[in-house]
Amino acid sequence: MAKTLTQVQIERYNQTGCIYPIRVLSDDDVNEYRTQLDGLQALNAAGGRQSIPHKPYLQLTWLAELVRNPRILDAVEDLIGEDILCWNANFFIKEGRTPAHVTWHQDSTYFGLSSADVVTAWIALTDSVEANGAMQFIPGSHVLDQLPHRETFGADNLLSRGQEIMVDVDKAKSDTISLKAGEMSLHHCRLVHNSPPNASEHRRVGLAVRYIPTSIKQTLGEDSATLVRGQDRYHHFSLEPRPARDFDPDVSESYRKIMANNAKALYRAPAAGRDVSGGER
Ligand SMILES: O=C(O)CCC(=O)C(=O)O
Repeated sequence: MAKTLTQVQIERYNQTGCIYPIRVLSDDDVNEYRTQLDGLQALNAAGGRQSIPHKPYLQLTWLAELVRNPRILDAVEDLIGEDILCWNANFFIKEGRTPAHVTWHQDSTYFGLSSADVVTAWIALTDSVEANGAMQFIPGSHVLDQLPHRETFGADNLLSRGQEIMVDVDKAKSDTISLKAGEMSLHHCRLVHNSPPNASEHRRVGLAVRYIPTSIKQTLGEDSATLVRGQDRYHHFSLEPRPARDFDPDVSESYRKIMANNAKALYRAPAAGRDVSGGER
């Protein structure tokens, strides 16, 4: 029996590869998380560092809490079962009137995972609508196999390699995922999706969290993940520690190892000079 999604939502996910909107955060939660994010970005700017740490929920307690949010996990459980790993999470931030965008792609392109049973919870920390560059997707495209992608490394592309599907996408068939701050969408890792630049005055911020069932394997080498619900009976991934405080020195050594393995698996052949610290996106 489903925990939170209705049968109609589950069927829609199976048919289209994406469901939304699902309310998961209160307005107070959103304000709190946005304040935390602003603080982190101010800290980065002061230190001359541009990027948010990779797998940021291993470094920041508020994100360790967010990826374990029971409302998110209840919905994810309804799609992939009760034993759930959080494999990764990345912010997708588009400031107002900036060219940042995401080309048409399938998330699975560089994941190296043994199955496409991967759900992304895209959690809106601001409204995300057509005007500020919300995600768009092709309903039903998740049933396609892995499609060929080219690497564009476009400067304004938020994807790590600027990966882009090499076949024509029929944009006339696309839908826009409109979300209010505090709502999420859930999408399948084979779903063909993109997001255009933010032409509005208003910032658009989302956190994309990748959840997998414990039965999945990483085919590209050693990898790690965080057990966020249930039990791990398979031990395919090293389990990651939860930080007790932000940038917890007690987990810094394990964090360094996790990052090294992750980079080996995910960036087998990064373009020379390319900073890929932003994640597997
Ligand atoms: O947030 C965006 O604009 C794109 C996000 C995305 O491609 C993803 O979550 O897989």
